[in-house]
Amino acid sequence: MEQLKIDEHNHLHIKNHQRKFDFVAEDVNNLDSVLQKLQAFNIAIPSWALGTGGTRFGRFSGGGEPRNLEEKISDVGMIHRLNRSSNSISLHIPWDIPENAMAIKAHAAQYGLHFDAVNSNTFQDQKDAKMSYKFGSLHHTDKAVRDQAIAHNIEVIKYGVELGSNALSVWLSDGSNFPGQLNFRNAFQNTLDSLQQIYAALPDDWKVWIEYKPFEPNFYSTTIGDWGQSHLLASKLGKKALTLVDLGHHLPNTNIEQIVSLLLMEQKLAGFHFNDSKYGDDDLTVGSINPYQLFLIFNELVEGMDARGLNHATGIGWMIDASHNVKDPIEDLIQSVEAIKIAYAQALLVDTKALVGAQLNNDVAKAQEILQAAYRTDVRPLLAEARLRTGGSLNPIALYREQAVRDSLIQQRGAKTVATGL
Ligand code: PSV
Ligand code: MN
Ligand code: MN
Repeated sequence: MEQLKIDEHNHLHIKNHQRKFDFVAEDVNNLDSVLQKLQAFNIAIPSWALGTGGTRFGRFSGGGEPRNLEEKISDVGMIHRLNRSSNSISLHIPWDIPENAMAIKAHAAQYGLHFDAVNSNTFQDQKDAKMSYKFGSLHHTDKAVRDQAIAHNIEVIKYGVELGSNALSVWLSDGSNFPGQLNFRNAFQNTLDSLQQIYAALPDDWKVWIEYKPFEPNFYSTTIGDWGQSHLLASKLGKKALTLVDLGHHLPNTNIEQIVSLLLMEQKLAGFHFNDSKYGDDDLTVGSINPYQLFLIFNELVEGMDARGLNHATGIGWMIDASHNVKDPIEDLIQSVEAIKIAYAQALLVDTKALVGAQLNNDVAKAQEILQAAYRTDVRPLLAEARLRTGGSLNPIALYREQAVRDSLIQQRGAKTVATGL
């Protein structure tokens, strides 16, 4: 998307925007600081989210999907051009193999992109692999399987180093389907031993992010099933190991914001995989089901990070982890980034001083009023202004549609495409 098109589009809509912006801006005391924070805030895009997702029942291609890593990068480049808030991509190995890291880095740099955490994959058997992960990987009863999975993670770190990434993200599907199948303590101990070997291979300035998930693909137990188990591993491993919170990886009604607040306090919060869910790990568009929860999470983050003087933009990892089965993935990702920034902007509007006062006085109704006053503010014009100031589009999805970007991608790449890795 050329800058000229963005500017023309913005020019057409500027009056309308200004009116809406002035209306909301008038009531925002810390306007400059809010706008600066919104401008600096970026959310990583996972390489696996750019193709149409599927379920175990089927997959319906939307057409024009990226056929290789270069095309995935250029799709992220398109999103970033429009919203100026998606300046990095997270790779999943071996779904993406950056054989020529120099060339891939240069390609990404053309779009102003860098590489976020690299993800290992020990939940699928890889082509020509000697050992199978059918009964798990890092927790496996057989040392040879564990060694293969450890070696893979170390290889992923090497790819990441070449790309300029600085974190390894580990999600394990290890668990059991039936009572009696597994000795929990041995499984946990094996996982710890394996992670210790991976940890030892981390460069000095690297981190390992340990994701947890209560169920699926295993339905009786998961070896890293909740934040307690992840945190236990991370504390035993050391400073470079942290707990990653994927919003979809909780049982229904879990108080995720409380988990976030404590991990942040303990300096053990790696960051987020954002998505939304109604029933389980649904991987729906961020903010599509429970935007209030997202706001409450950001409220904890803003409060907790400010208290410790942490930089909101770079203090922790921000990434989307969603699957787009029925929507255009690019549009869906733009919606997700918008939802995250809306929650962030609303959290920045919370009258913290008044809230502290209400909490100290146990004035429950007042505390709720304060939070909801921020949550019920329509902050979309603030986001649009932040985009405008950084050269992005006032209305990314409208412009994307106006320019018929998907049609040209279909022309270039074909109507029946299968994005690599999915
Ligand atoms: C599987 O649940 C999953 O969605 C995890 O959240 C990982 O982060 C992602 O796949 C990629 O491995
Ligand atoms: Mn995830
Ligand atoms: Mn997941």
